[in-house]
Amino acid sequence: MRKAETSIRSFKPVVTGIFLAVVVMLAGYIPGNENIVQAASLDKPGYILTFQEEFNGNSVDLSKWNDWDINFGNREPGIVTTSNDFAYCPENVRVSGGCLRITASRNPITAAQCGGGTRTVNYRTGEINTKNKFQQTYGWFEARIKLPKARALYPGFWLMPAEGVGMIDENGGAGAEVDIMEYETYWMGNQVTSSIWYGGYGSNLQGGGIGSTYSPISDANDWHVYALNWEPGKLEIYVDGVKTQEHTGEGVPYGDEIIILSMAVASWGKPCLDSELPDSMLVDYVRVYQKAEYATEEQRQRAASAQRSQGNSNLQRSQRIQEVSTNQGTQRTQETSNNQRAQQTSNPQEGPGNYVACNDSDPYIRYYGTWTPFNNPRAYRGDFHYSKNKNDSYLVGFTGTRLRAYGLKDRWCGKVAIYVDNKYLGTGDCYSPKQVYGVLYDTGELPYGNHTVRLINLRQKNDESLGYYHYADEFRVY
Ligand SMILES: [Ca+2]
Ligand SMILES: [Ca+2]
Repeated sequence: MRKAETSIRSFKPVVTGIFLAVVVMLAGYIPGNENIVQAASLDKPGYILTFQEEFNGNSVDLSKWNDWDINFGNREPGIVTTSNDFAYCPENVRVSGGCLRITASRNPITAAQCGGGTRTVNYRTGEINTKNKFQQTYGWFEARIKLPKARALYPGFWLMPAEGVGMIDENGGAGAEVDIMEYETYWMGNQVTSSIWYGGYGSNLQGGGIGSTYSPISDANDWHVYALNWEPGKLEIYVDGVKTQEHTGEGVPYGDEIIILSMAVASWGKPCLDSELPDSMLVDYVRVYQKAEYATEEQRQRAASAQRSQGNSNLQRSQRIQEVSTNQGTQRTQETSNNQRAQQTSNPQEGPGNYVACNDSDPYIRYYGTWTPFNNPRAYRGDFHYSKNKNDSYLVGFTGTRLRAYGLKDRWCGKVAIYVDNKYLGTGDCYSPKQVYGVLYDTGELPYGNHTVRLINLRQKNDESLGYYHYADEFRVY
């Protein structure tokens, strides 16, 4: 949305604004309850609910949202770019009748200009975002939205890199601007658009439409559910539950992103028709889920806690979360290094040679940090664990003369440090331009006996790699 508008620069806030007139004016036109058909169930099989906003209150919940633009540091009205004829004003963001209402109005204001100083603009509008309040890597991001009708408004439901994450191809960042839904009331008719942008907003800006860019909708002015399914290396756009666009490859973020709902005014150089204002973008809800296999321990615990506090209204999902939590707990508390158990996993049919093959979830492997279990038919016994976090580690104990670790290598993988019996063996780079299954590292010949292998994720990568992942899957002990 902001490829032309956003410019995150150091900014000295300037106090401006006389808001009483705005409040009185807004109070005059905000409608009552909208005809909101009860939305679909919260339950999403295989996913954990990680963020939920139904907009049931009478004001913006500031524990979840900021009602000012992400380029600014406080609740004062702000103008993002020097070409904008509008300011983002907290007063133009309201919650009532079960909806968030972002309202554009013709009402000149002198406000802080991003980059410094003040300027007078003709229009006021609003934005909410979760900067420093909610962020997530991967997942399902969904909002139910009713678009405005007045011409030259530009509502959007989008994601931006969280604080400190940065953009891909810009200072080694891991994020991107992901525009899940944008709509230009002047000319788009019954279609919405989805885009991805990275590389920063200067001359290195890269990206474009997700898929064919435009998704048809039955009636632009009716309620629709707009959703993003974000997985490693893949973005999918869904409208009303139907997949309309997909993007794989370059630019797909792999770091935390925040959520933004906003509405620009007089966009794309098109003039507003002031007689059609004020007009509002309505949002019934915002819900974010995490696929169970990507969920962090914290997300599981938070989800389980939320479930408990909601009682048994959704027993099925609660049971699923408990199952996952139990698996994690078992895996993390098992004692390490038990040769007898390792011997029990021996299966001569699993490969040539005199060795025992051990799965990544066997109890003599102990994980430290946030390792996520993942199902993949190519993996040994159909699963592996992954981590992208610096200093996440695991410890394997074995009896024998050698250990070889096998797993997937791909272009999202980074570097790891290997220690054998607490001595540094070397750094492994698991990057591969094509996804292959193979040896991740090898201890080499050791005296027969008890040994330990510790792997530490360095969160370092070569220039070609897109990420910092390491996939732990299979260990062959000789
Ligand atoms: Ca609602
Ligand atoms: Ca495995």
